[in-house]
Amino acid sequence: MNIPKTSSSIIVHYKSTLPSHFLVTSEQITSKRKERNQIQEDIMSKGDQVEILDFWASPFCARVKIALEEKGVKHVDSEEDLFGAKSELLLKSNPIHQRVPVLLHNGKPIAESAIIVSYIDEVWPSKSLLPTCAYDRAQARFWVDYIDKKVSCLILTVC
Ligand SMILES: N[C@@H](CCC(=O)N[C@@H](CS)C(=O)NCC(=O)O)C(=O)O
Repeated sequence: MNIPKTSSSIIVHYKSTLPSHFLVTSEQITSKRKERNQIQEDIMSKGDQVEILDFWASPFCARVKIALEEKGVKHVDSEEDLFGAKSELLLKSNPIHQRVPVLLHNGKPIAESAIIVSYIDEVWPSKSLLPTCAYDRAQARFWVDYIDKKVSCLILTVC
């Protein structure tokens, strides 16, 4: 194998091994930064306090955390002890199911991960989580429903 010697030839060599969609231009980076700054400004202007009542192994909590990360929403994760005593805050915030995740938005609780994700998408609308095409949105919702109905049965036996 032809091993490049200088740092610039190493970069050129490395780039040539990558698929083209891995390579981003400086314009794309600038545009992504602008998009990210806009999201941050949206959040700052609202002065939101966002907290998740979380459990590290829960895929339902992961669903909510991924949505917040995608939107660039800063949040506090409060870990619940599901195998010990649930916090008073969890029992008060989700009195019906007493399960995580719960999203507390400026102190107001929202339960059920799929409902929370829809809420996040409505409150922080930039960078929509769902496709623009109605048919594609229906497909995405099908898989959300599938995970809720099929996968959750397996998970509930674990956590
Ligand atoms: N359908 C709910 C499921 C939430 C759920 O099952 N959470 C589990 C953690 S994976 C839980 O809180 N278990 C504790 C319990 O049931 O007491 C959602 O999507 O948020």
